[in-house]
Amino acid sequence: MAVLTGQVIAAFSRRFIVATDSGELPCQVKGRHLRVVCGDQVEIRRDHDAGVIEAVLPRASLLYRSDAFKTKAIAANVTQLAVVVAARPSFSLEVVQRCILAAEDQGIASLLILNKADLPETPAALERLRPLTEIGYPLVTLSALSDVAPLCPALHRHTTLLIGQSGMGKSTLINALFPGAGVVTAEYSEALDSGRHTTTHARLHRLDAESAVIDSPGLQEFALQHMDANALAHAFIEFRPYLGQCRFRDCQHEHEPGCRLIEAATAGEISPARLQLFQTLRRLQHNAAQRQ
Ligand SMILES: Nc1nc2c(ncn2[C@@H]2O[C@H](COP(=O)(O)OP(=O)(O)OP(=O)(O)O)[C@@H](O)[C@H]2O)c(=O)[nH]1
Ligand SMILES: [Mg+2]
Ligand SMILES: [Zn+2]
Repeated sequence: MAVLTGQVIAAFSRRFIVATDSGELPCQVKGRHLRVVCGDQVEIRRDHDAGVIEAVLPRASLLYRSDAFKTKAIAANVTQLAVVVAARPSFSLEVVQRCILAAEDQGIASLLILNKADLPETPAALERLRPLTEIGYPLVTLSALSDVAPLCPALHRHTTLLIGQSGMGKSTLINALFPGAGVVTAEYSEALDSGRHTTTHARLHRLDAESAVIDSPGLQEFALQHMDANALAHAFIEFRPYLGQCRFRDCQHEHEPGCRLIEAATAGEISPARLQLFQTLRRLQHNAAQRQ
């Protein structure tokens, strides 16, 4: 039995696929307590054409998704988040922002992909993303069905996680980037204005030695209960220059006199809608913490 290292490219509940120098290997995990996520670098003991994961190497990052009930890790060692949106089905700007906040909390940079540029409603979707592009988030507009080239430079030397609501075209992007990947995609439901939750597991696709792209299941919700008020405030990148400058050290940025964030929002230096989002998320987090 040989010990070797590899990267988990797919994680099902107790089964894993690990890419090693000598090919892909189906693996199980040793014991009940080792938590293994797509993207993890692992040590495996190989026995013929299967393996057992014995250790997870230290992670550079770990991204979570949570709803009101549970928190689940999506992927490890991601270096860039790409939030995929499209004009149809419609997307929630708040969900987009929540994803980006979770990534900022892990020190991961984010990128916006506006897919389905062939749709006539695309300029309106672009306008909706303005609060995010204005504060510096890069945006790539493209149509995965016709040309994925505009995205390629942004993927170089990154492990990019594609995230977003169902039906935005994440798997279609994967198929365009990796001809032969054969990932299943599905038409969204016009009646429900929503995708069909076609992808059920995260899957890593290697672009080259330094770059990879991970497809993930469509999100409905993205709760941030795992981030406290301070972490939340720092995750709003445009707030950072103002933090620590309020009159009161324990300022909650709600109604306090001398709050620099409220002043900045009033002066139009930061977006009032973003401050409002912060206040909403802070209250949600506060209430969740009180229930525990
Ligand atoms: N018009 C148009 N349709 C697209 C484009 N890209 C994807 N689609 C369509 O959008 C639908 C949803 O695509 P998927 O790739 O399955 O979406 P997904 O984001 O992976 O969805 P989940 O796996 O459910 O999260 C499919 O019918 C695609 O053909 C595009 O550039 N233009
Ligand atoms: Mg999909
Ligand atoms: Zn304040």
